Amino acid sequence: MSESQPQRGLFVTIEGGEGVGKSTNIATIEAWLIEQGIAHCLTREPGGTALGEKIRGLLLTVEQEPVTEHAELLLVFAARAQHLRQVVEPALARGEWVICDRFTDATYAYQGAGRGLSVDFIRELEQSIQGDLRPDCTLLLDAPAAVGMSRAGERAELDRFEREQMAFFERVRDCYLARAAAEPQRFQIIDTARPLAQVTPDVCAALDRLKQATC
Ligand code: Z5A
Repeated sequence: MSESQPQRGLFVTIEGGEGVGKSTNIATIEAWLIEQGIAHCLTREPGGTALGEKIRGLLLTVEQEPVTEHAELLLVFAARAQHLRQVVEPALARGEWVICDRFTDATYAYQGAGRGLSVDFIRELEQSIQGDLRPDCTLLLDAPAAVGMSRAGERAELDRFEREQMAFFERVRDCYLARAAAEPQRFQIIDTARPLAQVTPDVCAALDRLKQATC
């Protein structure tokens, strides 16, 4: 007799520009998941697998040879293909919540709006690599680009993306906000320009709503 399949897990992505507080708030999310006793998998893009982490290194490291926009886009999707097969799809099939630090909205924001690559081409890659898999919910952590950059800029060394001009990060933010406006049922926007003491309860409230919606 075959055992019954677990209910598919929830695919939650965390998005936003540089320094908006993704790592900080993912720690809050992890604590909430543990408290609620929800089986989960925390992962990130680019990365999440051995190959993906190598690709992340290639994408973030500043080298003498400039990386072309298309090479960057295809590397992002190469890492994603591996990540979906090895990590995301199996965890969802086991019934876990998958919390992913960035996903394909980041590709539209950075490679589409930031670098100016064709949105239609990104959409074709998305469909080819992901099939019908899309996030169930996306928490968009939002702050003006200048706020995020000043937080990120406090680090010792800036990566290849963080060296871009402010106009690049403003295009990234505008793209995220436009995507959230186009899909209000998927996105929850959290204003992270406020002090953390005000952000954390909003993140927990968003998770509570999500849990209620899935029960
Ligand atoms: N990328 C892409 O181009 N295309 C794609 O498809 C994908 C990704 C998937 C990955 O870097 C890079 O890959 C990314 C885009 C590109 N660009 N870059 N760089 P990442 O995922 O590591 O992204 P990141 O934006 O660089 O992460 P980050 O710099 O680590 O920022 P964060 O995680 O959002 O912020 P944080 O580390 O939580 O907070 C930053 C500082 O602010 C820290 O000192 C906190 O203590 C402080 N903080 C946080 N919240 C607050 C509040 N509310 N008040 C005051 N201070 C705060």
